[in-house]
Amino acid sequence: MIKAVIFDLDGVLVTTDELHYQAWKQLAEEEGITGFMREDNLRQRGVSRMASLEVVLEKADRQYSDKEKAALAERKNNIYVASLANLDKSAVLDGAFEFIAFLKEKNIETAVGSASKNTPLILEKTGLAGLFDAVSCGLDTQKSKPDPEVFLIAADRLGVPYENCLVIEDSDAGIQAAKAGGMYALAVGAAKENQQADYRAADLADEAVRGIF
Ligand code: B16
Ligand code: MG
Repeated sequence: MIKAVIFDLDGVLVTTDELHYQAWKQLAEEEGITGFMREDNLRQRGVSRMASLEVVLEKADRQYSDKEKAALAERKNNIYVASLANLDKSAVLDGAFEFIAFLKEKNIETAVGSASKNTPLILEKTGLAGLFDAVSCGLDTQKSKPDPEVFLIAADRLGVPYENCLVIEDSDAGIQAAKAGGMYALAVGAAKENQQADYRAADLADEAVRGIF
């Protein structure tokens, strides 16, 4: 029985997944790293900033020191945060506000479980802040998806057993993390074909999502 829903942020609740991609692309271009493509971005979804950087550096023709990597990650984050300047409600994906209200009516607990250290900023700018019973994000974790840590923290904060939680994710790493944590998983967006997930849907506006409850 599902008693709580844990939402991933980028690519599930908001369109910021595209802004992450654009920021990495700009960084790669500035560094003269060619060959970083949109399909590479699929492996950056859901994983930490440093793990995402490694996907870009696979295309580089030299090795980077840890100090250089930290500087590159910071540069990318500055580009990304600058691109959030005009972020507002219109960045919230189809069906999200309505689905959150539907869950409230059904007395199902809600949480955010995101790898992003920018989660508080994004929730604030998009009008999503305050709509959830708990938030767990990259600021709380030691390990990145596919490790389940971020979702386990969210469930613990809600006080709901892991087996009663449904995670909604747009990344293969996130679906793997949900299953590793003993939770149900609904794959949407870029992950909608994921066969490891218990449920699949195009987005939160899809009728199939409400059909789960
Ligand atoms: P930041 P999610 C993830 O968010 C993104 O999908 C991933 O591409 C990004 O690297 C990660 O957040 C870290 O984000 O650099 O803002 O800390 O999908 O887990 O909500
Ligand atoms: Mg995501």
